[in-house]
Amino acid sequence: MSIINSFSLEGKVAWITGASYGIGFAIACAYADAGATIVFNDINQELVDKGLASYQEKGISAHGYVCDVTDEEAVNALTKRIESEVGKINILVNNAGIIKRIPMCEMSASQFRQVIDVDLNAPFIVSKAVIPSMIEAGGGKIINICSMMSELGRETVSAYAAAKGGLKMLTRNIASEYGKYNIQCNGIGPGYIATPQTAPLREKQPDGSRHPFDAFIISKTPAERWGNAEDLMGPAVFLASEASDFVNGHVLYVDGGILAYIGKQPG
Ligand code: NAP
Ligand code: GCO
Repeated sequence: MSIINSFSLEGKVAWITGASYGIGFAIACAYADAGATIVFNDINQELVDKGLASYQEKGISAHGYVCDVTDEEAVNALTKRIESEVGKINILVNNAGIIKRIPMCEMSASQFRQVIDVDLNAPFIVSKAVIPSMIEAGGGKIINICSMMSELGRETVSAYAAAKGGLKMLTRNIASEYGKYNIQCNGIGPGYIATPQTAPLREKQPDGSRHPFDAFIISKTPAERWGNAEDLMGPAVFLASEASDFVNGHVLYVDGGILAYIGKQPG
């Protein structure tokens, strides 16, 4: 096989969770371009319809379903439905996520649990649902969307950091436990990406100047810009394709160099 062909996803079925827009949508578009059949879910019908329209606009006939990824019964039922309506799932991307920016001492335990539920428990639930048929099929790819917060902390994101740090370790554990079945489980750690999730951090100030957090991120990023969802396309295709068959338990940070950089020197 030529090296370029080893990146092809022709004939594969890829399920990307929470992929009506944003990072999940961009990854799904890249997978479709590489030849895969796209399945996605989202939390309500309105989002799924919005997603279906966006895929159609790109000429992609995606299969969209309503499913809350924290609901184990619903996830198991959807997995069976996808297998019968579309085919066995070869690639799973655990993308659905939420964030709550609340100082830790002001956060209720139930708010903390909600974030852990979507960002950590759900990838466990969905991975568990697809692994048995991946084993039967002789292999598969699981990609967990981690974060800078899999490595770093900051004010107000205790639950998100705890969940994404946990997701990094779940990634390593799935790789450890199921690598012998030719299942590769890797993470992508996006840097600061311009999506609706981060819009509050980029809002312009009343005087038209940059939000202080926006300026802070630019100064922390050697690339001196926010990432775009499209920046994740190539890395996501690599980790879903045969080109990465001996890469397992790794988190690929796509962060414009943030984690490598001490930050701009003063003056
Ligand atoms: P996002 O707003 O986090 O998009 C995630 C999608 O998941 C939304 O459609 C969301 O629906 C859906 N979702 C939430 N809870 C769900 C549930 N229980 N079941 C099913 N779907 C659910 O936008 P994003 O920025 O594209 O983020 C995608 C992933 O990348 C997330 O895991 C996020 O943590 C991670 N990430 C983002 C950045 C960034 O800078 N943007 C950086 C690193 C990592 P709603 O619209 O209703 O919430
Ligand atoms: C925040 C951000 C982040 C990013 C991302 C970084 O408030 O600090 O929302 O956590 O979204 O996950 O990789």
